[in-house]
Amino acid sequence: MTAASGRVFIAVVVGLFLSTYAMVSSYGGDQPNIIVIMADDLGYGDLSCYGATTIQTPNIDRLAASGIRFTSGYCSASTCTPTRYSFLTGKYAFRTPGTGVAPPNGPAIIEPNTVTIASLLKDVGYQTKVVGKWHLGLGPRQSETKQTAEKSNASEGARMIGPDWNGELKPGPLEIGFDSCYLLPTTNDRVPQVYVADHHVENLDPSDPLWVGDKKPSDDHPTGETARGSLKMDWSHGHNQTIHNGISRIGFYTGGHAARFLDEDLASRWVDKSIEFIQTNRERPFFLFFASHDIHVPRVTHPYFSGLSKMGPRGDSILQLDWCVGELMNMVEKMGLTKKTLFVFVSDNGPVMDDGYKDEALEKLGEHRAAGPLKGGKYSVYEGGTRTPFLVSWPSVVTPAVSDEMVTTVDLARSCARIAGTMVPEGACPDSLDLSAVLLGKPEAKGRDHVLQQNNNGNQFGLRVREESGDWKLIEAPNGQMHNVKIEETLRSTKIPKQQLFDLKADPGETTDVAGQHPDVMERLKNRLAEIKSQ
Ligand code: NG6
Ligand code: CA
Repeated sequence: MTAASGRVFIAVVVGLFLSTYAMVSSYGGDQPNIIVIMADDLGYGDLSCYGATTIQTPNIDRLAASGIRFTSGYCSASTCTPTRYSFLTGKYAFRTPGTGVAPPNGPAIIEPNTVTIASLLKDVGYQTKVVGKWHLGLGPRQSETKQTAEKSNASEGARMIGPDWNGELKPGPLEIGFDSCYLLPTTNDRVPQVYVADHHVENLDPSDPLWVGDKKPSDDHPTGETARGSLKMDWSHGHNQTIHNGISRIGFYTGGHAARFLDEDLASRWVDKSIEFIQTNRERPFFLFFASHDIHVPRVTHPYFSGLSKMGPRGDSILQLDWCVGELMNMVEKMGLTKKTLFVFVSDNGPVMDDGYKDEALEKLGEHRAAGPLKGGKYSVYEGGTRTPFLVSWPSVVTPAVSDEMVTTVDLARSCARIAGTMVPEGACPDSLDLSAVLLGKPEAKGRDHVLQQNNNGNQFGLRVREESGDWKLIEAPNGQMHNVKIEETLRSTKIPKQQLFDLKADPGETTDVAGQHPDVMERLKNRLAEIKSQ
């Protein structure tokens, strides 16, 4: 037998085995179903289980009460794309250039066949699906198309880059371990507003092709600038290009009218698709990545929620998100799967008030503090940018508790693999730690001793280190500027020192730079950061 045929033989045998026998979790019993719910732009202080009083999130609180509520749980970046990249791949996004916020026509950022949390679980018998916001690009990259085009002698014009909206949308999630997907391709504020089901735009009428671009397609194409009076939600910065559903967006598009969604329907669509998936796979382990678009701008909820929070659309979106979580939990319960299902709830970055639309997020904030006691929010590497709600529940295994151990979304790949009874291949998921024991609240289990935080493009870093001498936080911002430092003010950049050190134990709100008093700690953390970056 050659090496290649040997591999095929082993794969077939393993495949047969998996299709006949349920595998066992490393924590005893059957492999649990795994549902990761990732909220969008939800802050550390936005839920009542994390101290919010002006807003009540009973469903998420119920999830929290059934498992571990982490008070030092982090996503890896202060924007969406890099956090999602590192969650799926177990690799810090800054290690791969081009992982900042993806544009409407961006190609797939994660290379086909990369080992991901989804592929690891799929390989041990899970049915895998992602529902909701993708924002990791779709379609081939220039380098890939170039090779294909050269091979097929295609003309320059046929060398497509990024999504082929009217054709096959690949590569995408299905090429990195998901069996199926149902997506909002980028963000709700970026064009186009269509659903992607597996490899195609759903309900696309070929006689009305979808065109997406970054230039105005014609002089008379209405935009948020030229037809501002017609908008149902006005923009405040950016977001003044093609209009759909009375809201102007980032980017331009035409056509695809039958395929377009209404923002009001997104949440219930994600829930419907997820429920269908849970029902279909009730007899086998499944992995669902529920990537909510809430509470990202434009915050336009189903009419049921509008006005309900008395805090404007931002608060209403939190209530809608809470409803989604409740619906998923209820369906799991109805299917008799509660004891067999591991839920993880996180956010992709910290909070922001006005992120480009005049939706009264600031005006109606009242006493609410979206980042709780933390400083900064989305875009920043102060704690509020990446420390977010972080919940883990698995009722048959996890004893309810509150934990201050440090855990991050990057660790979910290796930890979930372990929970599902498998191992990560050599070289894959390099930054992901197996924190399964901590996530499941095992006594004596220790979390990370350090957490690395990055901004969108990975040119600003935060490093929190817990050591004998203290709980320290280094901030490196070589350009001396940081975005969204004061989240209760108009969104802007603030001048800050290029390097700062905070003592998080004494000063969790990062108010006083103690670099001068602790030059040795500063030096140690700087070296540690440099070392992690160069690994
Ligand atoms: C910014 C957008 C912001 C949001 C963000 C990505 C402007 C002025 N701002 O560029 O509205 O879309 O990108 O957010 O266009 S994220 O949560 O998906 O990372
Ligand atoms: Ca986000």
